[in-house]
Amino acid sequence: MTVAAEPVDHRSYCRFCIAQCGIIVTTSGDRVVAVKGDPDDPISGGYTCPKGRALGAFHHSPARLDHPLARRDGDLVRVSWDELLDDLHAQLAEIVVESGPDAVAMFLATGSAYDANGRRAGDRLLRSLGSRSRYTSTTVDAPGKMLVSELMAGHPGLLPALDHDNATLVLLVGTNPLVSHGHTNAFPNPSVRLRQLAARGELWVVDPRRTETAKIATHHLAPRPGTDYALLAFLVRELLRDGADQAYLAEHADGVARLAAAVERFDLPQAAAITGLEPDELSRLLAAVRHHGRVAGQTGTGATMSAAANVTEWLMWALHVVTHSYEVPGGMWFQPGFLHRLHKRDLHPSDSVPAPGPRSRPELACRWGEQPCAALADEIEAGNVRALIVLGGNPVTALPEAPRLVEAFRKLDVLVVADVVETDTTALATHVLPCTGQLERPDVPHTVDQFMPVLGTRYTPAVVAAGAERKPMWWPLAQLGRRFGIAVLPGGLDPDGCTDDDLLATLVERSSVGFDELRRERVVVEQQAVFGWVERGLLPEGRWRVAPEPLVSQLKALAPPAPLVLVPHRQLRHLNSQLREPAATAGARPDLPEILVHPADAEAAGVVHGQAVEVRSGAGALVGTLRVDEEIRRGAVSMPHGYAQPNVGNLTSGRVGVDPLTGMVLQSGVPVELAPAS
Ligand SMILES: Nc1nc2c(c(=O)[nH]1)N[C@H]1C(S)=C(S)[C@@H](COP(=O)(O)OP(=O)(O)OC[C@H]3O[C@@H](n4cnc5c(=O)[nH]c(N)nc54)[C@H](O)[C@@H]3O)O[C@H]1N2
Ligand SMILES: Nc1nc2c(c(=O)[nH]1)N[C@H]1C(S)=C(S)[C@@H](COP(=O)(O)OP(=O)(O)OC[C@H]3O[C@@H](n4cnc5c(=O)[nH]c(N)nc54)[C@H](O)[C@@H]3O)O[C@H]1N2
Ligand code: SF4
Ligand SMILES: [Mo]
Repeated sequence: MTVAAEPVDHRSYCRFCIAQCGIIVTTSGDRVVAVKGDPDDPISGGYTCPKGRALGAFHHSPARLDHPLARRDGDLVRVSWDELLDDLHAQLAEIVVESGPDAVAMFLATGSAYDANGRRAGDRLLRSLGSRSRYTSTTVDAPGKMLVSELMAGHPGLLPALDHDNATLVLLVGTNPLVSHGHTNAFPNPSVRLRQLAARGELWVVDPRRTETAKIATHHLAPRPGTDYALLAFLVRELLRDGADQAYLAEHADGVARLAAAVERFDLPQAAAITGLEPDELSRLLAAVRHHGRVAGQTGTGATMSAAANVTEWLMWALHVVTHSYEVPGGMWFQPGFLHRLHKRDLHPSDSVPAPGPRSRPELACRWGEQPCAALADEIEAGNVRALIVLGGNPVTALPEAPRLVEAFRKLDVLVVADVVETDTTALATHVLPCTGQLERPDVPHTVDQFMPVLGTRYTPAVVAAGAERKPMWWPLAQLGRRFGIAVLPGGLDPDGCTDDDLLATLVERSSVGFDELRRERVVVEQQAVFGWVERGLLPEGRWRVAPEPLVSQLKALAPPAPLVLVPHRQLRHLNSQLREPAATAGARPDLPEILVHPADAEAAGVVHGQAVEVRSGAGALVGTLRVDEEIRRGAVSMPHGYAQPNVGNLTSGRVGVDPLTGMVLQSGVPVELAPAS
């Protein structure tokens, strides 16, 4: 008879999403037996969602990667780490000699964003190899946010954050934090936070679907997808006439007359016609802004993935500037990041001139040291990219034109995937690196610290020992670097001698706590919000540029949306492609990849609830199950992403609808047709 080990509780934090909830992980021996919210956590207050609670099941998933794998005669077979790294080095070195360093590309995505050491090692390896072929999930998520930040404030890294403690008028456009836990603004414990905001004043949700968040909001507006810009332009137009803080604008804004001219055509009838909203609804929102005087507004992927992404973000910023809502209590503050400490740095204004596009797609813009994901398949097909290193990503279900991308991946000489479980992408890999998962490694939020709802940080130790032959992601990257004669680790640290903590300590150096103190405290909240550093320290002469020319031009050129368009939505139990299978969640009921359509649109297409339907776009088609839903507006076909079947990447395109300023793939507002599946 075996005696079960005594259960032990460990304090940690969840690294599936930006909420980064404080958790208590209970282990018994090397088994994780329970994960629950940490009631003493000052940020998440004991909250967890089903994904966090599935962490133990995910850790013990039958799909976990245990051993290094390499493809031999068509099959992935177990090899030693040394064999894998030697082989990989030989192949990559040959590619670099034959085709230059840009032929080695890297895709850094969600799984790497929460692995502070691994992410940094990836970036340093690629840079030291001299490759410019860096792809991240930014160009399929929200590059418009960086663009607008740069064009209006002279720095791409500003992230406006809600003042949770004081805001009385909150405006959420195309984001559903009750399910997603926020887009660039984390909402840990979202139902408590949102209810508090609603109780303090007004919470308006702008979304073509009556979402979970809309249901607890004080007001919901359901515009035609892709038309949020017209609603915001209307508000800015009317406020400039009555309600704007004119004294503030005179001192702190350049281009006010150009902004007024740009939004001039968006009067009430015009805004109502474009958005499909009732004039009354628009007038009530305008009255609310005038009444509160200040607004705290946030966009999400419903807006940032649309054709009007940049313009919508710009007008959201303009709304804040016009009402003097940036950097004041009750409005928005700029989250500098506890570890990044933008507010303490000597930042230099940048000019937003894009680098030339990738060789196969010179018309695309490349900004902020990365290539647009829209061009990845082209670059592989053209032979410009021959090796791809995927760090914590599943591009097969994340990027456009999935069938074409899969074919392109098959043509690669080398496809390295560093992951924790088998995925649609490891299935195509030539080399698989089994990495330590979140319970097996210490960490701090580094890449994601600007998304936190407070100026603060966290630390977690490893909760369980690394199983099987798994290694921290930084390790194989550093060993590969060593074979190239490159120091991937900072400060001369030796990949054979150093620990995860040695590396994390170097990331904490710049912050206001010592690493030992952070390790003791686990959570540090330095301030709830910091006000004033952007206006005082960063803006040229303290002035916002409220009418950047490229955005004014984009606004002029916007066309009305097609009658029926694909829009995204996220589901609570899975994150992108993660946790979508029952195996990953110990058999718990998984989300279903249903296609949500309004009854009238279903009737017009001759399809009924529960039926297999075909959705077709200019890029391709898919078949899925229809859910007829009263709560979605007519004209929107809403589908989650992250599934291999149906893969919404069949409908999106790397060529048509790509944003000329950022290379962003059109994923919200793709014209589609609906029919019974044959
Ligand atoms: N449970 C869960 N959480 C997640 C994720 C996940 O997959 N699952 N993914 C994570 C990631 S990578 C991200 S980037 C964030 C995203 O976080 P969010 O941006 O909050 O994502 P969603 O919950 O999909 O909310 C987008 C909303 O936009 C609406 N929408 C669609 N088109 C339009 C439009 O044209 N206008 C307006 N106004 N609304 C529109 C949709 O109906 C949907 O309700 O979530 C993160 N959190
Ligand atoms: N049509 C359409 N396409 C979309 C979207 C959409 O709404 N509609 N959303 C877009 C958005 S916002 C995003 S961010 C992208 C997401 O694109 P990806 O980031 O590629 O998507 P994920 O499925 O989250 O992939 C994360 C991978 O990391 C792995 N992982 C998890 N934990 C770890 C770890 O500790 N270490 C390592 N090494 N790996 C780990 C997971 O197993 C998974 O394979 O998709 C985009 N694509
Ligand atoms: S909201 Fe859920 S997935 Fe996100 S950090 Fe919290 S427990 Fe993890
Ligand atoms: Mo994302």
